[in-house]
Amino acid sequence: MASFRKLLLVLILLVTQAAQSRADIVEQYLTISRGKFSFAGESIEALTVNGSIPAPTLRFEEGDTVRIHVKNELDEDSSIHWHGLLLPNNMDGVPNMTYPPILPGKTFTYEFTLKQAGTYWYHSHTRLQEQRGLYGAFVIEPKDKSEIDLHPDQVLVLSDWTNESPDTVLHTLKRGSEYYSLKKQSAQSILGAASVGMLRDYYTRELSRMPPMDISDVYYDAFLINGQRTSTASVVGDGPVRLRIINGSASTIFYTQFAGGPMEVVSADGQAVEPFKIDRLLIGVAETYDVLVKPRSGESLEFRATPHDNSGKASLWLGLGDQRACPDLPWPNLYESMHGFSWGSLFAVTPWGAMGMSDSSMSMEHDMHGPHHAMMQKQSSPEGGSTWLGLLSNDVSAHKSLSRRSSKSRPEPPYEKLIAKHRTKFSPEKIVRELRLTLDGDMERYVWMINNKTMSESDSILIRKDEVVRFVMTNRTMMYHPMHLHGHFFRVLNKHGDYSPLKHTVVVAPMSTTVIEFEADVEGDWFFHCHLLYHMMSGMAQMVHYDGFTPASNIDQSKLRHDDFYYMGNVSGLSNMTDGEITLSSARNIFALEWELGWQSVEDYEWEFTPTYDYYINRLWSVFIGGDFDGDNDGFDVEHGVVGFRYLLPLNIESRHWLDSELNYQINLKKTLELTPELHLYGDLEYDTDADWEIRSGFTYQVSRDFALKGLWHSYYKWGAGIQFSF
Ligand SMILES: [Cu+2]
Repeated sequence: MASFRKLLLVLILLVTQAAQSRADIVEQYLTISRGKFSFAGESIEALTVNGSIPAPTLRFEEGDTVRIHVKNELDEDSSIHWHGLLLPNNMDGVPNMTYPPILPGKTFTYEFTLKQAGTYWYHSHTRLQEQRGLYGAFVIEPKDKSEIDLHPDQVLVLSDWTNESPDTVLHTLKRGSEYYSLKKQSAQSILGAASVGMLRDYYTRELSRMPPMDISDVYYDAFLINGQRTSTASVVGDGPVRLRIINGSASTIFYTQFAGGPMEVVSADGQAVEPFKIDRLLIGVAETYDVLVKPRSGESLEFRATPHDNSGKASLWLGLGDQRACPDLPWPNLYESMHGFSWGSLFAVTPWGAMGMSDSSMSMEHDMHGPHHAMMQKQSSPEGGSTWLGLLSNDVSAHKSLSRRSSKSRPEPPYEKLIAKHRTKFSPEKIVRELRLTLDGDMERYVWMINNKTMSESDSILIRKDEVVRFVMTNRTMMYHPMHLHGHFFRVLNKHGDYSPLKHTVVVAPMSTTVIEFEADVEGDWFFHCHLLYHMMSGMAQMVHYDGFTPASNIDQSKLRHDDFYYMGNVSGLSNMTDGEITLSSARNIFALEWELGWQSVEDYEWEFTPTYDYYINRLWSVFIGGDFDGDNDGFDVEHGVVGFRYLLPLNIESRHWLDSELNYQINLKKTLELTPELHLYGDLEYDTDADWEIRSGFTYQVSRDFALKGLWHSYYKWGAGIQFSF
């Protein structure tokens, strides 16, 4: 009898325990499929999770074990990545890095335990799918609630929407089209500079061969908060409301503001910080901030998200009653140059030299080339003997030109204000691996790089478990890059030292240095990339690899290194001639065919075509081999092999030099003057020791994304006019 009772007890215990462990697992079912949405007029086939954009908000509690079944009902592969979550590598959701992609019709089941609380999000990590709607909020309630956690909350997923297909957007960027900045009124021009009295800055920049300040790349048809351009939310009670703001956009940095007074920031990237008040908060792509705002009864107060290029807005009205709107964001000054003129920039032979970033600040590059040469050091003196200290003087808050550019109305990200609630400093006993990473890019070719290499070219960043890894990131471009590390929180080193905040994404401002460090505590292959979707897809990405880690055998990581080719070109049909160019281009390899064919003021037809293959070194240099063929309707006059180089001269004059197989030298100089954003004047001068001068000069007037009016004078074919088509 006693033994029976014992058995019963054991049985009861087993059953209740099983029930308990079942209760600890929270299940969710997500289905990725297509659906029609019309956020900006046109009805567009978008990508949805459970039929909605944004994807449904997932809410869990810290400590939960979640089991999320993701079914892919698309006819292409897909994936879901949990942004900012600490989880095992195989649950991170990066296709071909941490798991195989979710194939059409298949389901992948994620299972992991939530070790953290706060505001996070999730999105597809497959190609450009995120732009089409695959993003949503992931909220984790803390186990031990503080006072802040008792306030009612409202999730705000900010996003950007284009009626164009995202592939078309990337292609338009790749071909160097200025159409998007033209549409956003952010294109620079000579008359534009003159109208604000900044002609001198404009020419200083041109002289130094710096690219124009790029505020953002893409033109968007709409900006959304929770899938709405404008919407109203009712308010419960009269206390503060916690807004969980998530920048889930593909490539838009937002200024956010509340019409009812300053917002009180209480956490950044899900991690609690010492509360502080701010009027206007700049939120980088993929960052999250929690803020407290105070609604007022009888009033409807606007929460507004404005893209930092000012090309639109999205609003959520909090409360019912009289509407009170936010003030408009002032326009940025496009022409303010980042640096004064220096003679050195004229003779610099690297793009960063031309940008006035002295080589001395880059001197570590040689020591730091590969992961194997990383600097190892004991963190003996408190951040003392480190090499990044000098570089930090270049940082957002300290940089002279940036602080000039940053103003109260257009503030920089609030990183200097972020103070962690707890000490975040790592044990001084830990080995520190310090890596210098430069963020590089070429806006015209739309190639973005880390340490001057695209994802397809570079080796992984090699680290070891248990060490502290420090990234010293120097942005050598004119754009903001929100850099994101998967699977870890990193400290963003600021003036608060031991209390530097923990984040998963940090915006590195143009021409400045940001230092982050993290503890290597979860083995795996982790993605580290710019969260501007089109930058990531154009090379600004890298894999952080733990020494000794082997990914599962069903993952084909070679697919990550794929170097995509893009075709592009233009063709003109004019009354006196036709000319054009077709290019097939990857990160470094450029195959091009240029031609011209004229019939006016010459006997019959004359033609020339030059096929070339260029190896791209950087924004200033490329070397090429090719051929030069010309003739008339009787046949070939010239058939030459050529070898040469292209070099960008001060004032952004493009020069091309070649030596042909008969040892004739040819030089070609090209210059475009952007008179207005639409109206460009251009000149093209060619001299060959074996031939006459060839000169052409004219104008283009952009009328749409793909078409321009064109008129020119050519030294052989004289005056002509017609249209130019770009593709
Ligand atoms: Cu970027």
